[in-house]
Amino acid sequence: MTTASNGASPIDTMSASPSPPAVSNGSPYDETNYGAANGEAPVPQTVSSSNPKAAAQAASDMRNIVRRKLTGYVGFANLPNQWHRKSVRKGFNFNVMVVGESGLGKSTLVNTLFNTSLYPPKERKPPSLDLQKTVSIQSISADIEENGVRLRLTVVDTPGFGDFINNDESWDPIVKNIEQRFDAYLDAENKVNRMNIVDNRIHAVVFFIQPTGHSLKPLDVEVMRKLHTKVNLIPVIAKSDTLTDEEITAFKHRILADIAHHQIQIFEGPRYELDDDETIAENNEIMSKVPFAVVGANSEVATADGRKVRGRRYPWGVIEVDNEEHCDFVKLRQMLIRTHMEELKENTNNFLYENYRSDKLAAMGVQQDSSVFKEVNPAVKQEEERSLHEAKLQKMEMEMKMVFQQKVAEKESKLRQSEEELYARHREMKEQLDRQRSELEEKKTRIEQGRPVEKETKRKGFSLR
Ligand SMILES: Nc1nc2c(ncn2[C@@H]2O[C@H](COP(=O)(O)OP(=O)(O)OP(=O)(O)O)[C@@H](O)[C@H]2O)c(=O)[nH]1
Ligand SMILES: [Mg+2]
Repeated sequence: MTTASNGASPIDTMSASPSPPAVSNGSPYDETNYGAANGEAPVPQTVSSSNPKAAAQAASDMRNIVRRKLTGYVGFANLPNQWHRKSVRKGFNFNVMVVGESGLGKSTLVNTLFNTSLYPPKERKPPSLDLQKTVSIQSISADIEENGVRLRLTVVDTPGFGDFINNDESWDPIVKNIEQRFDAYLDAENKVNRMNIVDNRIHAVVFFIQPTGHSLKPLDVEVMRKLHTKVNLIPVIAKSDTLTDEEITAFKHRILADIAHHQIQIFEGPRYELDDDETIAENNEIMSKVPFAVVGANSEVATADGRKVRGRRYPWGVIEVDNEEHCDFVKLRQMLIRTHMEELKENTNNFLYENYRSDKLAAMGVQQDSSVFKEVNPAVKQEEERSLHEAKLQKMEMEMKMVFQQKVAEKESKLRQSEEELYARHREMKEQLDRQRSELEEKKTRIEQGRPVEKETKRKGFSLR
């Protein structure tokens, strides 16, 4: 594939591949030159219909889409660049929440994660001092800029739960906070002006699991089950410096088995066919570390070889936060910021928020006539119509058969009746003839015997005259 440069020289072939496009300084339409590759004459596909719905359906039908190679530069390969420019101008925002039992290092990790103290100066503590217990839900935003790309990062720190004798409902404020953010977004969406909606929805929840080495606690299971339909859950093993490598591996398996057993949905990075091998390998590598074994530290310590690193010092050495051999902190940060941020946002918007929104609207009595928005599959529709038509034909055939049979039966009975009548008449006439014959015979005998016929006749008639 030849890449376009300055949009001036003619280009041999160009395919709409997902590889990053070359930037063109000229107008993307300068070199427009449609043509068929490999000498094949392109078959023009025109989708026209008086019914716009049918036209849209036909247009989206893959059979109507012709794959063509272009012999010239059209410019749509530049679309990702347009998107890039627009996104950089708009900036990005990302909201992450940390949830977990008390004292697991949530606040510490928040600071470690973004390599900056997100807390306002008045709350900033000297590095040697530990952070204080979080007592209320705190939302801290920071505008971070890297290579000209702006990111508004909001971290929502929650008070740890599990401190009380009765921990029922201790997660309630967290769930409420997440729902309130959805509600605020829904309200904003329903306003007349939707131009400047601020997305404060939680895009990811980093869920801290105590490094017990055993299994998930019932309280953790309960909280995760409350959250998994509303947020992207990313489980992490807190303070993993307290476990050995073998313990971490076994604990990870245990946690994943528990999560599967309790049917908790945790965030799983999607796999795209078009991703290049390197991206797929990187994503697989990151996802294979779930639940991430993390270590948080805000202070720098000196290693044995004299380097200054973020980490925690132990009598036997230093655990480095940013060393992938020591913990999964780097992988967690990569996933949140570098590789899956857009996925997390998209999943939040397209599934989690969408479900919440439709449930909420349904509960408010807003209804939708499903038949109006029902997707109609033309093949199924055609099949339905065909079977309806067949049933109609069958019914008509049955009716005709019945009418025919009825008429035949009527005709048969009529014929039978007239046949009987004929027989009767025949019998009668025969009897009459027989009678006449016998009378004639009698007359004949009388005449032969010389007896008068009249007399006999008179006598026979019993006449009283
Ligand atoms: N060993 C170890 N200790 C840690 C780690 N992260 C934090 N700590 C320590 O754990 C203690 C609690 O840390 P926080 O960050 O306040 O914990 P939290 O989860 O925010 O606690 P709450 O706000 O009470 O829920 C502090 O003394 C931290 O120094 C870690 O990765 N390993
Ligand atoms: Mg805290």
